[in-house]
Amino acid sequence: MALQRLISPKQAARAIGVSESSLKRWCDRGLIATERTGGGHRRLSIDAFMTFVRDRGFPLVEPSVIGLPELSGVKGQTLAEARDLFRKSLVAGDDESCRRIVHDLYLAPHSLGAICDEVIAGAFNDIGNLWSCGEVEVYEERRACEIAARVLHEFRMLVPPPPPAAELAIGGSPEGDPYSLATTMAELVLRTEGWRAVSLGNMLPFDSIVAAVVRHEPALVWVSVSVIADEAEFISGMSRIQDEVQGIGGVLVGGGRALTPEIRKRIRLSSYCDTLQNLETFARAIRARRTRQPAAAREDGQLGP
Ligand code: B12
Repeated sequence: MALQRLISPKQAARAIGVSESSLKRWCDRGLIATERTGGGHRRLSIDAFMTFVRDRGFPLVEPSVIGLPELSGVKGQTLAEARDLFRKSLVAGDDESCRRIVHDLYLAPHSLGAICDEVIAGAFNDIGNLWSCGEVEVYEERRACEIAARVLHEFRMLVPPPPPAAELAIGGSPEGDPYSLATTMAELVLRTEGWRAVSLGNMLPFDSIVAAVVRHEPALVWVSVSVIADEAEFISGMSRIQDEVQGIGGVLVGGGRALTPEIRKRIRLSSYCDTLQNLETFARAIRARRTRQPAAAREDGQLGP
């Protein structure tokens, strides 16, 4: 059964093993955001329900009722153990097991940044090592990327949508860089931190990133850099992006294995984050600072980004 966007109180109640009347009472007390159908029936959005379940620590006793995978059993495990299981499931091409592991860890609750860094990226690091010693086939690695992308895209539905006044964040991987998982993760992590984050994908020409900054005036721009195809082009492209971002009072965050200390000395970033957990912390701090600072003061250049 596919994940459902809207669920009934009956389905929600069954999923966590409580009575329908208790569930409806929580809806009516505003503990779970609820919509009404034309006929007056209550409907819960899946992200609001999952936020409630996660915050209150309810166990999911029958997740399949709302289209979620059965539990994986990793909930009581360490992230290192989960990484191992995730890697095995990825290499085996087991979509369902990968979905389960990520859902369970999120409900545990671990931050999405920790799940991405420690479990997903960790498992890919291990897959890379296995591939380089001939223990994993190229097709197994590519299939693993497809699975991870599907799990992350499905996850977007479970994360609460950004609040209406949320600030915009955009980002991606620059030209010559085919790596796509890290930018998808950055988008998700920023969304969990209350940003209206939109990943523009991989292989983005520098001038196109600049065009997006000019057109949409994001408060935060991220670049994920795993490969630098042409160093001189890269330095000059990053400089054009930074000029534009600075001009609109935004911040430019960089991450990725190709941003070595030597390269970082030659580019200007508001911040370099080596992990998505650091991005979580940075994004939270920037959001708090921008909420305190009136936009006019930022535009006047009275205060730094
Ligand atoms: C999947 C993969 C690919 C896929 C990617 C597909 C896709 N759709 O993304 C493809 C097929 C493109 C690929 C190609 C190649 N690959 Co490759 N690849 C990998 C692998 C297994 C996983 C990379 C990945 O996506 N990881 C998941 C992400 C989320 O994790 P991450 O990159 O580590 O990022 C973390 C941090 O850096 C940080 N971060 C990253 N970006 C950002 C951005 C921000 C804003 C922030 C805050 C943080 C942040 O947070 C992330 C999570 O912790 C790695 C192994 C490894 N060690 O990572 C090899 C690896 C990188 N590849 C390698 C190689 C050799 C190649 C090829 C040369 C193979 C070949 N002969 O063709 C080509 C080169 C392609 C090119 N043009 O350069 C080597 C590189 C060795 C080296 N020293 O340079 C590795 C290390 C494998 C290995 N152990 O040998 N690869």
